[in-house]
Amino acid sequence: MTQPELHQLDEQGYVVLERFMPDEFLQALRRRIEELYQQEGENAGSEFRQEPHARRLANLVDKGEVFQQLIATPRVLELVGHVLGLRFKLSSLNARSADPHSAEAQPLHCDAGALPDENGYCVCNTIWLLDDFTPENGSTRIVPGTHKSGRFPQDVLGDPFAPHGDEIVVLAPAGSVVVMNTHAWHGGTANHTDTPRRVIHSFYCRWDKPQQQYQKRLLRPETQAALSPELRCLLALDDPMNDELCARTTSMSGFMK
Ligand SMILES: O=C(O)CCC(=O)C(=O)O
Repeated sequence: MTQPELHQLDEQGYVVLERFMPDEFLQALRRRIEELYQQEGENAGSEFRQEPHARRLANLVDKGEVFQQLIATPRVLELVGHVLGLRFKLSSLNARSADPHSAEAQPLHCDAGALPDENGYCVCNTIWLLDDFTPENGSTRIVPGTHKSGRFPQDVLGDPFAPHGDEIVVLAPAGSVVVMNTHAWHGGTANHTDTPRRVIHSFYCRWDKPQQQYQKRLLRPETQAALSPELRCLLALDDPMNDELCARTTSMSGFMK
C-alpha cells in the first residue's frame, strides 16, 4: 500500500488500482462469468437478487476456483483491512453486468444499508473491472468524501437517482480494481453503448456484522471441504458469532436502507 493510495482511500473513500489483474486472470474471469450467465439463464442472480437492466450472478465462491483466488488477493485485502480493521470477512461475491442501452442509473446508496458506528467503518466493496469503464458505458459513480457524512443519500437528497453535483464517474481500463469504502454514496450509471459493462463485486464486512450472503449455507459441502484454512477464515465458516449474526438477520440483501 502506498501513502497516496491510503490518503485517497481515507479522504475520498475509494482508490483505483489501474491494470491490476494479470491478463490471463482477467480472461479466466471473463470466460467463467460468461459460462455462468449462459448456464444460469433466467435464474442468474436469484440467490441474492435480480435487477432490471442488469444481469447479475451471486454466490460466486461456489462457482469456480478463480473466484476463490480473487477474494483472497493480498494487496486488495490489505486495503480492505485499512478500511475495516484487522478482523473482517467476505460478505458476498457477485457479478453485475449493466445491459447495453440501459437508460436507468442506480440510485446513490450505501452498501448493505450500513452507516459507520462507534467502532468505525463496517463495509468495503471491491469492484473488479472486466470491461473498460468509460463515460458512456455504465461506470460506477461515487460522491467522494461522503463516507464521512454519517448519512444515507436517500435521507439527504431530493432524488438519489439524479446526478449529484460532486459525483465523479470512475474511468479505468479493464483489469483495474476499485477499492471503495461503501459508506460512500455510489451507484452504477446508465449504459448508453451497444455492449454490456461487466464487473465482479467482492464485498467485505467487519467481523461483527452479518454477511450479506451467509456463505456457510450457500457453499456446497464439497466446496467447503476443499477450502484452505485461510479461505475458511475469510468466509467465516468456523465462526460461531457469524452463525448467530446471520441466523438473526432474516434479510441480508439490504441494497438501500
Ligand atoms: O456495478 C456498479 O457499477 C455498482 C453497483 C452497485 O453499487 C450495487 O449494485 O450496489
